[in-house]
Amino acid sequence: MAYGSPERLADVPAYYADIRGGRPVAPENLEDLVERYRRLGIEDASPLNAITEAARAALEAELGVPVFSGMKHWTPRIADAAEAALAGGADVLVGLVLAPHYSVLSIKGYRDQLDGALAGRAELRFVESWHAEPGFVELLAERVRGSALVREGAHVVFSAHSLPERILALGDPYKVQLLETAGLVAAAAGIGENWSFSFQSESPTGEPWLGPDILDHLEALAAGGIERVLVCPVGFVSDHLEIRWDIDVEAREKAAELGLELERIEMPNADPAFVAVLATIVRRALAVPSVV
Ligand code: FEC
Repeated sequence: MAYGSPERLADVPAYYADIRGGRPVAPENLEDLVERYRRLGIEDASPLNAITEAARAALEAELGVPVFSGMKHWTPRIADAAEAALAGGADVLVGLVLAPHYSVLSIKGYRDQLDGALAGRAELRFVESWHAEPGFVELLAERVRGSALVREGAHVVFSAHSLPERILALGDPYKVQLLETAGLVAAAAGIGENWSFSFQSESPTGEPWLGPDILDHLEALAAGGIERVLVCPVGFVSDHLEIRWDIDVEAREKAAELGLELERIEMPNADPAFVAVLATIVRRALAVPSVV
C-alpha cells in the first residue's frame, strides 16, 4: 500500500478532498497544491504511482506470489487491491505499507481501509512498522556512506513527514521509531554524532505540528557554522511530491539563501536491494504470523 498521487492536474481537487476526509479545503491551499504539482510536471508522469507499480511488479517477481497495490488516497484503492486478491483465491493476506514508521495518523488509516475491505473474508497479517529492519537500515547507511559530501564532513539531517503534535499525548510511537531509525543508520554509516533530525511537509491545518521544521532547522545549522548538509529522508521511500518539492525545491532554495551546500540521498524507489528488503519482511509475515 502507498499514499497515492493524482495522475493529472484535474485530479488534484478530488485527491485533496480525499486527504481531507470531508473536512473543507481552503481555496488558497488547493491553488497552492495545484501549482506545486504543475511545477513538477505531473501531466507527464505521476512519479509515486509509477514507482509503486514498479516496486509491486518487482516484489511479485521476487516472491513468486501475487502482489497487489492499493492507494490510501487514490486509485487503485486499497479496497480494489483487497477485492483483486480475494478474487484470485487468497485466504491469507500480508498488508505492507510503503512507509516504515507506525502512527495512528498514518499506518492505522491504511490498516482500517484494508480491514474494512476484507471484512473477515481472509486472514490479514498486517505489518505495523518496519523502521528497524536491518536491510533497510543498511540500504540507507550505504547511501549516506557513499555520499562525497559526507566524506567531506557534511552534517546529515534525517527527515520525515511531520504530524500534528497531539499524537505525542496519545503515546504514539511515530517519533520514537523515527529517531530509532536515524540512530541506527547514523551508527551503521559511521558518522558519529554529526547528524540531527527534523520534520518536513507540515500541512496548514491550523494546529501545532511536530518540529523542528527542516527549513528552520537549516537556518539553525547554518547559524551554528555548518556548511554542508546531506538530507536523508527516513520516513519515505519514493520520489514523490514531499521529496521532489519539499526537499528538492524548498529545502534547496533555503540552503542556497543560507549559503549551505545541500544534497539528498537517492530514494529507495524500486531498487532491487530495496525490493529484497520488502521481500524479507513479507516472507517473515507469511512464515510466522505471530511476529507481525
Ligand atoms: O507525490 C504525491 O503526489 C503524494 C505525496 C505525499 C506523500 C505523503 C505522505 C505522508 N503524509 C502524511 C501525513 C499527512 C497529514 C496531512 C497530509 C496532507 C497531505 C497533502 C498532500 C500530501 N499530504 Fe501527506 N503525503 C503526500 C501528499 N499528509 C498533497 C495535502 C496538501 C498539503 O497539506 O500539502 C494533513 C491532512 C489534513 O489536512 O488533515 C497528516 C504522512 C506521510 C508519510 C507516510 C505515508 O507515506 O503514508 C504521515 C508520500
